[in-house]
Amino acid sequence: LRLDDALRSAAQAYLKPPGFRPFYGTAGYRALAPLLPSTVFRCGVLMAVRSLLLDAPTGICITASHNPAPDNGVKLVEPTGEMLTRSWEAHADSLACAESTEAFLAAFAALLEAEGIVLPPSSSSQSHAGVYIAHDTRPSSPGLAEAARVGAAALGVPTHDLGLLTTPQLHWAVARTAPGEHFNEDDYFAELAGAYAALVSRAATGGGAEPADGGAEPADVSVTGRAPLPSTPTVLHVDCANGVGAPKLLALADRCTAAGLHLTLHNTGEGALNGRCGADFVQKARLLPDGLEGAGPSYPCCSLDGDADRIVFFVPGTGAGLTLLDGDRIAALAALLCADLAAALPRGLSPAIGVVQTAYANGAATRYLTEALRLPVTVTPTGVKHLHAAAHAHDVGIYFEANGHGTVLFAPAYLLRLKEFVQAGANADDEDPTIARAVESGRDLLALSLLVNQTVGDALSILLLVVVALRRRGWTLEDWAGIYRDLPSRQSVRSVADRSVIVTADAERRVARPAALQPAIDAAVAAAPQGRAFVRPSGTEDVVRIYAEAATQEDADALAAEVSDLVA
Ligand code: 16G
Ligand code: ZN
Repeated sequence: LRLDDALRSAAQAYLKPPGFRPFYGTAGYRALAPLLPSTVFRCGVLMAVRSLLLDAPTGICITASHNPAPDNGVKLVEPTGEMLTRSWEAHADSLACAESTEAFLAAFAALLEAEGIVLPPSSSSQSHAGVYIAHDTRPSSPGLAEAARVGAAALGVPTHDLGLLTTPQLHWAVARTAPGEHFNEDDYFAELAGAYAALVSRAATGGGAEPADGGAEPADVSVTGRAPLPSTPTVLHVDCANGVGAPKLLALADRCTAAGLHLTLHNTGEGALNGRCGADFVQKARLLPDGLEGAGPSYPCCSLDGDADRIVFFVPGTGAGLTLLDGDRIAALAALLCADLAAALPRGLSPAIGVVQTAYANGAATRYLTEALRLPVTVTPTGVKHLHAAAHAHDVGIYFEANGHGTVLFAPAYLLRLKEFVQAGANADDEDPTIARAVESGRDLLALSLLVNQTVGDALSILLLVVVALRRRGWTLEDWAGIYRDLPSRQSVRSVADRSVIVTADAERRVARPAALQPAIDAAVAAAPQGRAFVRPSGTEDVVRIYAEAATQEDADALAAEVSDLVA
């Protein structure tokens, strides 16, 4: 077979380091970069097969996100732009872990057999198969992108090298590039910037509405929706983690200056990638990132991670401390914005809004969503793929992990109904101010669905979403921080001989095994005022993670320590 020969000789150039056993983790593969060429080559083969099977382009992004610069990794993308379907993760592992070239070819044959695929496909001249490949700024990334290309090419599937992109840009490119067309990065920037301009320009003429009676809003803030745009433009300091977000955000910001957005970018590539900076550092260490020491108290700031799929906001305090506005708070703000817009729509068109969180969401955030905003909240295990899938259950599904990864999904069927309504309203040329406002809110929701990347969390989208939401309410970051007060919490890790002995249930909120552990945790929690705690084996590191929250920091610390001792 000619195909087998081509694949064999290509594979010979990408031998797996002996004993290296890569596993598909929470979001693909990650390891020290020199270990990865064989893994990435085989991912190229896998995504070419997936593309042939579905007759649509797939994607591969070379990145290790917020990890240190010497690491690298690979994220795999479905034709929908979403992450690789979970049922194929085992196929990925069987290719990636094959010890020899012959074992790899056998695993490849088993994959074709299991999925009922016959190669080469009969109608190859009409084929829409293809693999889009992009990478982050790591020095090892272009070489790994080449390994992916060789893997896909070995099956004769065309590859499209998109070069340097953020992870969410690559997801967007796969979802939005029509067959036979080439991805044009300008389309991405133009869509986000256009939606942003529409949303902030309309803020001046209303469109907001009374939120659910939370009573949690700062008293001095007008919530009538008629608050004019603040006369001063929005100024924001952005820590770009020395990653790919820097050049991309620069290009986007250029297109948003006319709409009153002024970004000052820091950590744009001169220092170490994710080195004492970036969203993960800020969220975990709760310290100002390097390079922003001079920002000064009360300056509005945010941090992206190394591949720009996460963002957290913060306000520097005095010294190195800061007020953190994490993913929980972004979810609350996004929910508030959607609820404001929905409130002006006719009842039959009001979207079912739902929020998805993980067990890490602060209890105060969950209470704000369920009690003040009266929205349904569901909880899934950690990892974006779980949250993303659950968010699809709603007309407007909002999900964020506390670490700042998340997005707002709009159901296509709901968007269709909204479009019809807006179109009918535009034709009716109605004088009734209630209807005019409803049509405007409909337009705003449609714009929001373009502003916010529908495939995966996108720091660039979410930055603009937060600015829109704050401007429409005339809020500062401090006003936003005031909508609820976080319960004190503590996270820690514990090394154990074998973390897989801990098996969780109920979206990681309870331990199923070992059987004695959960009752012991329950007893510790019951003794702490407003206490809550859980343990889970990490999906990315060889540790068990512990989370505790309680009425005071001392109580949360003590609870975390007690639970940690139970794990040991
Ligand atoms: C990955 C996940 C992130 C999750 C983290 C948990 C994606 C894109 N990324 O980085 O969502 O919070 O893993 O790591 O899904 P852990 O299992 O070590 O706690
Ligand atoms: Zn990331």
